[in-house]
Amino acid sequence: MYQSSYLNKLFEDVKKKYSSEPEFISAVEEFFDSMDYMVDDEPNIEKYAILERILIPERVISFRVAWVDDKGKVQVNKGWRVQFNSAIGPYKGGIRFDSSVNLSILKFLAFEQTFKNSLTGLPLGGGKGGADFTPRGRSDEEIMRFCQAYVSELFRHIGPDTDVPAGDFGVGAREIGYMYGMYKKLSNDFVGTFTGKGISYGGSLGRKEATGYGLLYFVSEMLKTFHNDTLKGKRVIISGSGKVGKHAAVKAHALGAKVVAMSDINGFVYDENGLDVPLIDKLSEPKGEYSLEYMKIYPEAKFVPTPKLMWGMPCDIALPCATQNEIDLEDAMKLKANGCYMLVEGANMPTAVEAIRFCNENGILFAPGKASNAGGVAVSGLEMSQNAMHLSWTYQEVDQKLEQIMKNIFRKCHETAQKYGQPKNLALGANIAGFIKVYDAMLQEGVI
Ligand code: 2IT
Repeated sequence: MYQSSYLNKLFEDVKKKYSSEPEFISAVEEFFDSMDYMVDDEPNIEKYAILERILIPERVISFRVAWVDDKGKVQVNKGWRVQFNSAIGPYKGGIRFDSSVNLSILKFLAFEQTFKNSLTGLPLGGGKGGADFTPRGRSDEEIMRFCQAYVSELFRHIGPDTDVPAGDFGVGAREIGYMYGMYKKLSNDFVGTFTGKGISYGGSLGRKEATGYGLLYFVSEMLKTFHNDTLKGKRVIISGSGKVGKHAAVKAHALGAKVVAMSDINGFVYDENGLDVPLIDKLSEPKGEYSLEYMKIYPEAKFVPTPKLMWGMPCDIALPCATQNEIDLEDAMKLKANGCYMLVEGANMPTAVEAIRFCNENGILFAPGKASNAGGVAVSGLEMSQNAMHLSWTYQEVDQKLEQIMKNIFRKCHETAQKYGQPKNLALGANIAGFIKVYDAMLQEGVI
């Protein structure tokens, strides 16, 4: 139950209308927890139906993706692009390829992306796309044919000032390359319509590391502000075997933290003296799996074949970097019982709403992905700027800008949380600060 009767009514409506979209409902519920602190003081929100409008994507494109596999068999997948909100800039957000992808997941991701992109301070609207296709186990040729088939429909809906896709899980440099190649051929334009591109054809230095590094810049700001402390010697645990977790580990290690546990698809490795992060960095190429190989080299480390059990290990800081709903209430309680005092999201919505509430009520400092993992899309924004200017910045220039953007996001979240009398509630700060810019633009742009 919310304090605001307007929100209660809206939320009942959302649950009824979108009963088959549980991830979207969770994202809205988490967002409404924060809106409850402000809606009743801002009558224009209700008067201009801002929330009613913000909850419905401006456009959803749903399409067939037909392609031929290596055996000559015709394969058919479902593809989507959710163009959620363009109040402050062109739609921007990643593309996810995985068998689990459905409209609910893409809607929740695009909804959150809208506020995340707003927080970066860059002119980026919110979008997300994907297909129910898993690249794992497919040949390179099959991946190429799939990407080309996906873009042969998507290309007509995107553009450098319309909608700019990037990667998400299942979509890395290889997939972006194949999609961009086909996009360029069909549109006959060499423009920055995708980000996360290879360096030789318009990509930005520092983009692939950006989400993980940005996450650690954000963690550093949290430690400095709330504990007058640094990462030196902190015990960190990280889930996920993708780009985010790996680069988060590399940066945590570089900043002096002790990465004691990391998980991949097979399980997790634990060493109370700290894992060999440079080795994990090396082993995880190209597939993102490292735990089994790692155990051959360090048999004295502990291996547990169930990734989820990692949340029961002792740590100071937990960084979920895999996917949505990794941490439920029980996991949050285990983290608390084992000494964890910071939970900072590298993935999108890895923490269930009940677990977030538990953190806020039990002294675990929590930061939501829409703030703490915004480094990836921020550098995507910088890639767009470089493409528009037809130049490229050095790695150091990009990294400095990234660090500054992450500090600014933290400051915005913290100041907003303070303004609402909840200085440690960064989810509140992120939701309200992200929302205000979109809200202001929507008011000025009229009822559309
Ligand atoms: O969740 C995310 O922020 C991303 N997958 C990155 C999006 C982007 O446009 O770089």
